[in-house]
Order: sequence, then C-alpha cells, then structure tokens
Amino acid sequence: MTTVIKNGTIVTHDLTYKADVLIDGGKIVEIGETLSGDETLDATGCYVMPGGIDPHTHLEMPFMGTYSTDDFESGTRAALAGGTTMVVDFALPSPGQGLLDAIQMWDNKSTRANCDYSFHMAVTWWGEQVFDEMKTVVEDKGINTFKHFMAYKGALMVQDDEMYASFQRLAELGAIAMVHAENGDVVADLSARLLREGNTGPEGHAYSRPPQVEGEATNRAIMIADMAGVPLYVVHTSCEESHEAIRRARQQGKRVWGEPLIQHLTLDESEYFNHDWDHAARRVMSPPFRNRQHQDSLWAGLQSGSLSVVATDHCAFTTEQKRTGIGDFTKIPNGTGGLEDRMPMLWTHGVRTGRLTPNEFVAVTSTNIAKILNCYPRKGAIREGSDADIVVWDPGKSKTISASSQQSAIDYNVFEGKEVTGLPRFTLTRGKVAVHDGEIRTEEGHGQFVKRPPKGEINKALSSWKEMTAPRPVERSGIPASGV
Ligand code: DUC
Ligand code: ZN
Ligand code: ZN
Ligand code: ZN
Repeated sequence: MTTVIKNGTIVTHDLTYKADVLIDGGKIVEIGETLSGDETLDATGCYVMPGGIDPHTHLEMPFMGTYSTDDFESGTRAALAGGTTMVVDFALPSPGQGLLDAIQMWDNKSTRANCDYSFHMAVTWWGEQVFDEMKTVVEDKGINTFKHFMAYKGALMVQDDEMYASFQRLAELGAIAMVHAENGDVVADLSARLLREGNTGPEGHAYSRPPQVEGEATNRAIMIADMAGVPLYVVHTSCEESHEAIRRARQQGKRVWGEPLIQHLTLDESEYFNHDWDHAARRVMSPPFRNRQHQDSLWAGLQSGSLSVVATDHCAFTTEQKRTGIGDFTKIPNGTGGLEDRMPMLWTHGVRTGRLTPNEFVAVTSTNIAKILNCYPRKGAIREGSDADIVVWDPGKSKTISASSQQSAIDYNVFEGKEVTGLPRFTLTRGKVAVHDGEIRTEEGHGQFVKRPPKGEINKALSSWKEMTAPRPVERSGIPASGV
C-alpha cells in the first residue's frame, strides 16, 4: 500500500518548496508534483518536515533508587504525539556490569517502542572489560557514542584518568565521546554544606549546581577530548559558562557540539522559588534551570550555530517518586519530562518569536543530530530513499499543555498551562500514521533499532595539529637546526 502526502510545503534544514511525498514500504519513494497513492493525507496549510529526533532520553532507567516512569512504550507514544519519530536512549551499565550486558537489558526494554530508536552507551566505570567490549559495541552493535558522567559522585561518575583512557579508546575506534559536564566533587561538597546549614528543600538542588560547576567540567572535557583527539558532544548545555567553552572550542576548529534542552530554553530558576515543595521538586533535574541571561545565551547559540541540537533529557518521575526527597534534596530523583512538548514549545518560543526560521527548526530538532550521530539521510531528511519518518506540521493549531491530556505516564507536566501554537496534524513513523490530529494510533513494537556506524572524525584545535600528529624528539645538545 502506498501513501501520499498532498498539498503541503516541504521544509528541510536547507529548502522550502511545495511538493507531494509518496511513501511505499516505509520509505520515501518519490517527491514531486501531483502524485497519487492508495491513501492520501491532506497537508493543506501545513509544513511537511523530517520527524523530530530526540537524542537524549532515559526511559525506564534505574536511577537514584527507582526507575524513571516513562518506558519505551509510553515514552515513544509521547514522542510521536509531539512530532518526534526517533529517540536515542542511554544504555547504562551499573558499575562493574559489562557494556554488552547493559545493551542486552536495553534491547529487552525497547521491544515495546512505538517509533525507531537507537542507543548511546554510558561508560560508568573503567577497566579492561570495558576497553575490550567497546570495540564490539562500535563495530557489531552499531553504537558510536559513549557518555561519561562527570557528576553523580559515588554512583555513575568517572575520574579524569578514566575519562582520558576512554576518550583515547574512542578515538581509536572512530567513535564520539559525550559528557554530562558538572564537577561532581564540587557538587558533593556544596550539597553536604547546604544540608548541614539546613537547606534541605528542592531549591538546595539549584544552589548546589551553580553554572561554574558546569563551565569548569565542560572546559575540562573539551581539553581532554582535544588531547585524546576525539570529537565531543556535551549533553544538556544549560549556561553561558558551558556554551562559552563550546563556542571557543568550535572557533579553534575542534569538533565539539552543545545540546540545550527545551526546558532550559523556556523555564527559569524561579520555578524553584516561591512555589510549593511539589512544584519545585518536580522540576529538579541536572543541570538545574538557570536565569534569563543563560537562556538568552542558549537561544543565541542556536541562532548562530554554536549550539547544534535541542533535546529533552526526558527522565520522568511521578510526584510520589519525587517525594522520597522530602527533608533531603539530594534524594529527589533528578529528571523532568518533555518528549511530547519539545517540538511545539520550540516552534512557539523559537519560530513564532522570530528567533529561528522553520529551516533552522528542522536543523536543531532533527537534521543536525542525524548527521552527528551518523544516521543521515536515513533519518533527518525528506529525500527519496529516506525513512518515511515525517511530521505534517500545522503551524496554526494551538493547545494548552496539560498533564490531563498528555501521553506520558506521570501525573504532572513541567509546562502545565503553557499555550503552544504549532502541532502535528500527522506523525508518520516509517510510513505508518501514528498520530492523526491528536488521535493516537501508535503500534507497540513497531519501532526498530537504528544502527549507527563510526565515522572516524578527528578532533584537534587547529594550532595543535602539527605537534600532536607528528611529535618530534627534543634536541639535547649541539646547536639547534634553526640556528636560534
Ligand atoms: N540529569 C537528570 O536530570 N536526569 C537524568 C540524568 C541527568 O543527568
Ligand atoms: Zn546528564
Ligand atoms: Zn541525561
Ligand atoms: Zn508496524
């Protein structure tokens, strides 16, 4: 059976034009004028865009003594409802557990996915087994991205020597390093001090993770990545200090990317103050929300291209789960939702305000990350031969975000009450209509794993190319050849 999307305007990261799209066997087979198919989807007044890719989710993740509540079923259903057609989740070994073992666990959970997905690998400890298994992960499992936690001391955090060893191994394998950039030692110290002084409420979480904590770690990771020669992707860039480091690295010719979250772009630190405990605790995530100056910096980064991708870090906990941290903010499970709201919120606050063009919207929600993760143009494109992961976007359709009508399984929404304009009319996952005007027709298990081979890119500051690629022995005696 063929499907045709008719009368819409195709918007990709680089082009805007009117054409119909013909789909067969889950792929885009033709783009042209006046096409016809067995089934017709009317896109009059709509933009036909590559479905969103959210490269940062934690579905059913064991974390802080519990599991994040949205799993691969509810999480990908929420994604599709908001126009996102692919998620990339983090396979997370517990310290001491093998990488392949963790992937097996994630394979088991993800059989329920409603849309396509891929995995990043988390490196939560270091040893010979991890070193050895990395090769299989890259070459056989199709995972080319490895995340390192520089925070969560005593749990997921890795030390600098471990990170440097891991980064060098990744460079060898042609993979990409990722970091959660926060100085975990400083966070632990500030947290203990705040608790001692009686600051036990959720606002203590924000005080314990100031922007300097993130800026320092981002700088450190960039320098270590430069020395190891590995490209670096910095997840959840939330502040100017971190953005500044990324901007500078990119100017120096380094392959470094930054990923602001829709939450940090649209919600600020006031959410932690002058609100009741539940309201604030529901918004506890790492990094925490920042002030308006940091938000401006993130928007500027998206506009100028120094920041590349908008994600969610979707890691949803119920109010009941959050309440395990009453009396001690360090026990509040860190994480917020956002999968369903990322695209409408970014359209509303990015495109409708004039900060982003529709083409830039496609770039930062889909195409840029497809290229970075090496699944373009299978994903992130409206092209003949690409997967028919498509969102037919109605720029005039509005709704008020509310937990009462969301797909996510938790009991609140951090964007509750926000009015958005710009919503999917249809969301297609490999040609199958999963959302039609708000009506959900997802199919559990439809989602397939997307393998992403290594690219082998190298990361070095331009000035260090010569020295680092061809080290020369030091002359110990005699007159130097240059005669100086
Ligand atoms: N931050 C969160 O808020 N939740 C999951 C992990 C993380 O780094
Ligand atoms: Zn993180
Ligand atoms: Zn995360
Ligand atoms: Zn199917």
